[in-house]
Amino acid sequence: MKQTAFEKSIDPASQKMLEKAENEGIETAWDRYEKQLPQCSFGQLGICCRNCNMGPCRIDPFGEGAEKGICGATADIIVARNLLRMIAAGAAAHSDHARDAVLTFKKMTEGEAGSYGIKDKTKLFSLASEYGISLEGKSHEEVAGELASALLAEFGKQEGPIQYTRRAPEARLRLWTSLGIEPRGVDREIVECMHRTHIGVDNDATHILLHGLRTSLSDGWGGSMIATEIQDVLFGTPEPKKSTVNLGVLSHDKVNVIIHGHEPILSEMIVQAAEDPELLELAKEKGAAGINVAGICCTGNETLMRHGTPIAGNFLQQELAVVTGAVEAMIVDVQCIMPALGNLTGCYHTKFISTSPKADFPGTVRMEFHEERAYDTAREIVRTAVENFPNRNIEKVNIPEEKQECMVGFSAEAILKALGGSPAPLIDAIAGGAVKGIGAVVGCNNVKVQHNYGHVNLVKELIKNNVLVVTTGCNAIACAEAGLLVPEAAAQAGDGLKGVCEALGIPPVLHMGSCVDISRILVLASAIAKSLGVDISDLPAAGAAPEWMSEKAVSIGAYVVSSGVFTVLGTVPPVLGSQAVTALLTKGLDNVIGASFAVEPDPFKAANLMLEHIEGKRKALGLN
Ligand code: SF4
Ligand code: MSK
Repeated sequence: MKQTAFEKSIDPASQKMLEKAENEGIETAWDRYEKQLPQCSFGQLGICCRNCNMGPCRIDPFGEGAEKGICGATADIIVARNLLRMIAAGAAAHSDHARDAVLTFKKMTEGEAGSYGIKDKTKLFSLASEYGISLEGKSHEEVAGELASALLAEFGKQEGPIQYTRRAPEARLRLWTSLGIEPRGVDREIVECMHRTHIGVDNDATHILLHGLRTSLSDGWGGSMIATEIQDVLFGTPEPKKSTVNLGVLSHDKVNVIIHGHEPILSEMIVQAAEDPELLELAKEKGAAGINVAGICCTGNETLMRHGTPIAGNFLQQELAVVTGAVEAMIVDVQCIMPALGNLTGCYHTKFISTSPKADFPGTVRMEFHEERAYDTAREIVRTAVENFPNRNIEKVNIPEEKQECMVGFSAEAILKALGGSPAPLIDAIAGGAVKGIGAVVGCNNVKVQHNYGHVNLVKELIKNNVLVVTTGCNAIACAEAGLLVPEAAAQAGDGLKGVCEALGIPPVLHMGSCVDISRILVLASAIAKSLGVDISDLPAAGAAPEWMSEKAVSIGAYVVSSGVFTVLGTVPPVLGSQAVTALLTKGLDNVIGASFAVEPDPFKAANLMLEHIEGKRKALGLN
């Protein structure tokens, strides 16, 4: 049976746009999902293989047909290899993003990317010190140049270590070394995934998965962390600020420019170009009251965190933003961008502008973006949007009124600052029981889950039970839309957490940034563990990705668990075709790495699993 708009999303603004789409005969991801049903069960179980051309092969899950692929690969091998390839793709996506950020930084130090500068010199110097770069007698440009070379070297290193893994507690680092999973270099681990999964290479499920953990660590403590840090140097380390979210941030009388994707290298320039007096004048000439930039997904999170640029929505709202009929340009870079936007924007006046040399889509206007002429290109892009304003068809416009205030910008540095400079007050609150623990809730939307239902309910349960929540990515946007990112949301928290939030003037759910900024959560967890003299796995902390869908999320889940944090997944990963792999991920890993996965689609039950885990860790630490 066809789902109603209410069954597809819990968000009223999205429900209205889903109804509008239906009335206008516009297809969305939910319609395409319906046409996919029933989805292939071999795929769902992870037991099909196309790694060589003797295949495709598939294993009969009921034991009545083929038990092995043509080469002899069993379900365990096939599931493990498929999972490793997912981790490789996710780690590659984050790390290639990081590489581009570092290359921009390097060009800037060489005077070839004049639109960019150094915004956070303190961070520049502290990162340089971490790399042992002497600061004496050098200009900050020279220091930056040396730092750029050191960061770039992380990608091609053969023997490691990746410098930021040194930020982990001593015990964790020792564990990675003893297990042989300390990453040696970002690219090396990803390439090795592809090698190992080629026919006839690595054919032991445990052995394959251990390399998956190593690769994921090269993402979390490598690629993602490098991206976060260097973006902070270039664009500033986020600090608390207010903004607004949801489709209602789109304007009736201004030119609406949406930035969607993941890399702030472009979106930072678009935000600047939207304030260009000449373009504002042009907007006026075209009959608009100004230029309104709004984000979708993580490039939106990046500019939200640093400038308070409003967010129009998360992953499943990208099509719904266009359906408002009020978007002059949808500007995209990389990751989480639906190719369906090509057809969809063709139904409205919206220009679909692709900018990355790596990513094109059907139906785009290509406006390739290169650092050398970053601001000029950004101006051309915004000009295209402005010139498109008179083409807006008022009869097709319907912007939902829902928009919600939020407080964002909680980098690890900002959280420590809010705590008075050290994690001690938070540790005291945890030790005293006012705050039971920390919940890290992250990840995407997925049409298999009612949009935002998993995110919002899981987080509400956690704060109700005095768990301070840190969030990134699409979960952060879902929480913002539900009004959980304002200090007043403390009223929905348990008494202990409520008191702490009120004393500090912070929300019970702290927005720490984009997907790569999960590295900020690692840094925070590590700082807390170090001040307690314990490992991350000893902390009363748990993670969750209630609506995850991307391969990046698989890599994230793997590095969060490898870092010692129990993690609950809300959608089922394609591993159930192998009992051995499933058992290893959900139980066995605990004995190996001190944390494991659980799968629980019901957000209330997922919250309970996290709360039980937190309670267990509290007991082990002698807290009650
Ligand atoms: Fe089949 Fe083995 Fe080739 Fe995979 S690698 S397609 S299981 S023969
Ligand atoms: S954007 S990876 S849908 S969180 Fe980072 Fe959202 Fe997931 Fe993309």
